[in-house]
Amino acid sequence: MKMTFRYFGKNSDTVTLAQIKQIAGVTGVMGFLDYKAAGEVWQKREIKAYIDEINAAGLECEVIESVNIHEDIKLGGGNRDLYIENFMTTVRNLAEFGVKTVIYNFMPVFDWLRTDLAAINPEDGSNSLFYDDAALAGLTPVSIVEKMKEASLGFSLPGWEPARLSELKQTLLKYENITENDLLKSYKYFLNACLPVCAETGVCLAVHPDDPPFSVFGLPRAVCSLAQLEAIIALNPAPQNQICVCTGSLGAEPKNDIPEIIRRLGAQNRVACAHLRNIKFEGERVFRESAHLSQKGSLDMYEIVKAIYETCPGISVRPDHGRTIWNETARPGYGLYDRALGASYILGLYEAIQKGRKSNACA
Ligand SMILES: [Mn+2]
Repeated sequence: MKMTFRYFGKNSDTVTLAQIKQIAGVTGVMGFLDYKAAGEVWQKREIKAYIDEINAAGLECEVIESVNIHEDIKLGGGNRDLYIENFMTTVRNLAEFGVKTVIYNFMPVFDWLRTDLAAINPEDGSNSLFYDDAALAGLTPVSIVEKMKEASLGFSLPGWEPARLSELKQTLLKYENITENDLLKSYKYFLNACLPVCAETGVCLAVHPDDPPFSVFGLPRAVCSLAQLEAIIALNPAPQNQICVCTGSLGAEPKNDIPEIIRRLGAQNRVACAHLRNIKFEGERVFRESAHLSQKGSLDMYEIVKAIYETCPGISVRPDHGRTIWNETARPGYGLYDRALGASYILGLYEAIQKGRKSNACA
């Protein structure tokens, strides 16, 4: 298992590569050009500059996240062929610089949603992202965007690019009659176009689950459960059609058994990478992003790491959103301190599982 850390680039991240390098056990970053709009080509010189800097810090960049899919691709119309072409050019460009996995998502309109980006945890005074379905019911898509923007402390939020959101109203209208089945048809068209390029370049496409994994504002959802993940693999069984298991995203639906999802997909060689974080349910469709420890949240992180060890031990993982602690000023969810604690905790679980197995084997 390779431990990595999300990195937004030197102009956008409060965390430096030197700091990431000092987190014991972290060997790479999951990279991201946060200024690129959905559908735009990631140019070679931009990728080179970004990855050279990472390599110069003694870190790897084999996984790139959030190469965002233009809405026309998801809607199955407009300029989708152009945007698919751009996506494939980006994949080819990334492959040239050693990237092995590209994470994307297929969520209509909103990449992810929370109703509070800095909810105070009364237990210890830390704050973290929070979701309450009842609070969302009182908001419109436009008002949630305004609320998120206000709460972002001036940082860009992944998947919330201003260019995309300025067209929010028109985009929502286009989705009015789009069903889950329509979404899957567009998805198949996208995979059929892109996976041959992935086979040729050796790059895996890893879909990130929908967050939250249920419909918001009546929008269709295609990536919320094991059954849906397996349906996506069935759309095109090329080995490069892979999954990024995000435990906190899938875990926001209590019916999702995360260790089981990892085992099932891991056994089929479909897990390319994982985002590891915990959440704590505080009601039905109400959850707080908690510290990574099993005892602080609703997910059993030991069972999750064990499932990785047993079925897909070679994957890249990273701690996902952390809480904001120790008065850090950082992008919501992406401070240094709590994510570094999360990385250490996950590596500790892994070592214990690995050594436990070895000593059992000798006994
Ligand atoms: Mn994630």
